Amino acid sequence: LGQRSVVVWLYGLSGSGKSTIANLVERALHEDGRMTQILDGDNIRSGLNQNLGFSDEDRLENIRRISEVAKLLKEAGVVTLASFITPKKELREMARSIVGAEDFIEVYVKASFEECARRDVKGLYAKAAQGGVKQFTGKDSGFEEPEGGNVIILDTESESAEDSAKRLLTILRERVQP
Ligand code: GGZ
Repeated sequence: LGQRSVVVWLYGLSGSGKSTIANLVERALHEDGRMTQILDGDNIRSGLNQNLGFSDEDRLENIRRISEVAKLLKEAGVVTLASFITPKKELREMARSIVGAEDFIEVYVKASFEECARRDVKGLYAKAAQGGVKQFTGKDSGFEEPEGGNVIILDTESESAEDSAKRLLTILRERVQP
């Protein structure tokens, strides 16, 4: 029988630190001998979802497809780290119900719009400020913060990505220990 696995759903604004944390967690899980797969904009929006943009409708279809893929990977025993803005509660709930609530770990990577704009790793915030990015999350497209519930919060303004990753790993290792 395969190993027990989970889908870790990291969400938050562009530049909040989702990918950095996913990469750190992945590296540590590899050292544990686990198979992992990161799903993010780089490998999903460029391929499977290349026909989708950033309207509410397209974001929903984006998250729906990703959730189905994540579910399949999880069923194959792969620890799946999904890293998407997932800006609405409705989207997080859909992902949870497609994956299966018992194997879904919701993680809010928290950083304010102002802080993400300050970091502006990819120059997107500057571009958005000049009107060069349509429906930009936090500017002209909304982001709903979680309200309590079953969610792990990693605040990347008050803690380093390394510390966030360590905290998440501790929780994950309890969940996926064979
Ligand atoms: C938000 C956008 C947009 C708009 C392009 N709004 O930091 P990045 O650059 O590399 O990751 C962001 C990514 C967001 O895609 P998601 O699939 O995670 O979004 S969602 O969950 O809402 O479907 C960002 C880039 O795409 N990007 N245009 N308008 N982010």
